[in-house]
Amino acid sequence: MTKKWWHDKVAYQIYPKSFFDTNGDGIGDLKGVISKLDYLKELGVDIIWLSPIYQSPFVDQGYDISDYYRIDETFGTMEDFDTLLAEAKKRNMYIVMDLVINHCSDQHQWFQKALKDPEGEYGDYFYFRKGTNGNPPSNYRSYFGGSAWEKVPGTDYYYLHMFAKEQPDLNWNNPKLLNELYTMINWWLEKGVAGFRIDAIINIKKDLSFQSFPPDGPDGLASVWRMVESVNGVGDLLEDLKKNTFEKYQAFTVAEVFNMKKDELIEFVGENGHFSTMFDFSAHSLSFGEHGWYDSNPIQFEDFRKVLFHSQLECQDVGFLANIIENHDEPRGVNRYLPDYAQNQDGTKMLGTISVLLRGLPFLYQGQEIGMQNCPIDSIEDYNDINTHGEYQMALDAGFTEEDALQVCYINSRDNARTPMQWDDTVNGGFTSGKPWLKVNPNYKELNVKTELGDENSVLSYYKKLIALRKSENYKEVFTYGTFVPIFENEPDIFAYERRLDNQSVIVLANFGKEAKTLVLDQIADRPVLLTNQPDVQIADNQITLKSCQVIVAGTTE
Ligand code: TEU
Ligand code: CA
Repeated sequence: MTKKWWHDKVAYQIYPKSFFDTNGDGIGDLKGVISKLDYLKELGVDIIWLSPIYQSPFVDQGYDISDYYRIDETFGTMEDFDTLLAEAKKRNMYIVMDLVINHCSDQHQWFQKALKDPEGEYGDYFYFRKGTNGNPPSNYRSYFGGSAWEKVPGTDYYYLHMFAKEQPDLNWNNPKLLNELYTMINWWLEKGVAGFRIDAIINIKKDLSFQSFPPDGPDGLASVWRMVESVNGVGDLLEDLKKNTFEKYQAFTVAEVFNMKKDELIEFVGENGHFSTMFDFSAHSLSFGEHGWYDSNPIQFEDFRKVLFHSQLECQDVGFLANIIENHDEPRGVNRYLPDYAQNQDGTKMLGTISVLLRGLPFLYQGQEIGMQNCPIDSIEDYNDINTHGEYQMALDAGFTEEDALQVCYINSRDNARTPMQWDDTVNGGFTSGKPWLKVNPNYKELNVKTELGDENSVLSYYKKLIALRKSENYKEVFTYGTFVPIFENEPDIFAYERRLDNQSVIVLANFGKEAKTLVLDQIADRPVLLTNQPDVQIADNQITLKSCQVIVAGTTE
C-alpha cells in the first residue's frame, strides 16, 4: 500500500452554525472557527471538515447551495475563509469543504432559469419530466418524506428532488453541467482546500426510465432509495469526477456512501479508488427503520460489534475507512450505542476508545470530545431540521400519538447533534452572547469545554490522551497500518481487538456489560497499560478483570 499524507491523521467535523458565534447573532461563524483552532490543535486534530458554508437559503442547513462560489454572509466573508485557510496552514492543519453536488438549491440561478424554461438550456441541468394522467412521473418518496417530484406551476412538468423540494437534483448526464461542477471544484482546490467530504454522492446516478416501485409505506409511495439500489454505473461518473478534479491536486476525499457492496469496495477506496476513503455507516444503519424513524430499532451490542468487525476485516486489505460514532445527521453516539447504565463518563470514554483505535481514519464530531448527548426538546416547533419535521409527520400518519412521535424525534433527530457546542458554564454554554438559533442542551452547566479542560479525569482530558496515544511515536505505525484482529468475538459484552504490525501489538479490551468480567489472555500481565478509563486495573499473569464500562489499551510486551 502506498503511503499517503492523510493516513495517520485525525479528523474533526465542525458544524459551523453551532460551533462558536463571535458577533452575537446566535449563529456560529468562520471567525468563531478561527478562534478555536488552537483548541482543536491541542486536542490533536489535523483535518477539519466544515459542513457547508456556501451561500444558501438554509432550507436544509446549507446542504442547499444557491452559489457555490460564495461564503454565506451568516458565516462571514471570503476574506474570513482565506484567513481560516492561512491560520490552519500555520498550525499544519487541513481544511476540507463539504461538496454538495447531487443537488443544489432551488434559489440557484441555474434552477431559476430552468424554471422559466424547462425545455431550454438550463432545464437540462435538472430532471424535468412530464407527469402522466395528472400524476407525477413515478411514485418515489423523497428522503425527507412526500413525493420526490414537484410540479412546476402552470406547466405539465415535474422536477426530481431526492431530498427537499427546495433541493432539485442535478443532471449528471449533461456534460455542460459537469463542466461547471468540475471548474468550481478546481477553483476551491486552487484556493488551498485540502479536499472534500462528498455529500450524498451515491445518489447522482439515476435510472432514466424512472420506473415506479411497489409501494412500501402507507402513503402509497416507494423510497427513492430503491431506484438508487437498482441502478448501475455510478462508478463511471465517479471516475470522471476524480480524473477531472481531485486527482490533479492529490486532494483528500471522504465520501458519504451508504450501500457499499463488497465487490465494489476496491473501486471506491482501493489504491486507485474513486475516493481516498468513505465513512463506515454499518453501525448507524443498524437502527434505520424500514419505513422511517418511527420504526427504527434500538441497537443490540452483539450486532454493533458484529458489523464493525465485519467492515474492519472486509476493508483492511483494500483501503481505509473513515470511522465515526456520530455526525450532523445522526443522534449522539453515547445515547445510541451505550446501554442506559453506561451513558456516563466511563461509558463515553470506552465508546470513544474502541472507535478511535480502529483501523481507518478517526473522525470526531464537534462535542463528541466532551461527551455531548441528545437534547430533550418538548415541542415539534422547537425542532429546526426539515428531516425531523418530515419524520414526525410520518410517525403521526402511521398512528403515533404526538407524545410518542416526539419521543421518536428525541431518539433519532438530526438536531440532537446540531445543538450548540458547549464551551463553558455561562449562559448558552458560552456559544453566543445572543439568542442561539437552536436550543442549547441544558446539561451545559456540567458538560462543557472549560470545566473539562480543568479536570484531568474528564471526557475531554481522556480524548486528548487517546488521540495522543494514537499519534505517539511508538504506536503511530501500528495504529495506522496495523491489521485488525478480533478477540473474544463470541464473548458476551466484550468489545476487544488487537492491532498488529510486524513485532508490535496493541490490545484494546472493553467491557460493555453491567457486571465485571474476567478474561483469560496470554501474557496480559507483561503488557504495559497504555490507557484506561478506570485506573485500578486488575491484571495477574494470564488474567484480567474488567469492571463494567472499563476499557484498557495494552501495548507490546517489552
Ligand atoms: O445526507 C444524505 C443522507 O443520506 C442523509 O440525509 C440521511 O438519509 C438522513 O440524514 C438520515 O436521517 C447528506 C447530508 O449529510 C445531510 O445533512 C443532507 O440533508 C443531505 O445529504 C442532503 O444534502
Ligand atoms: Ca455569528
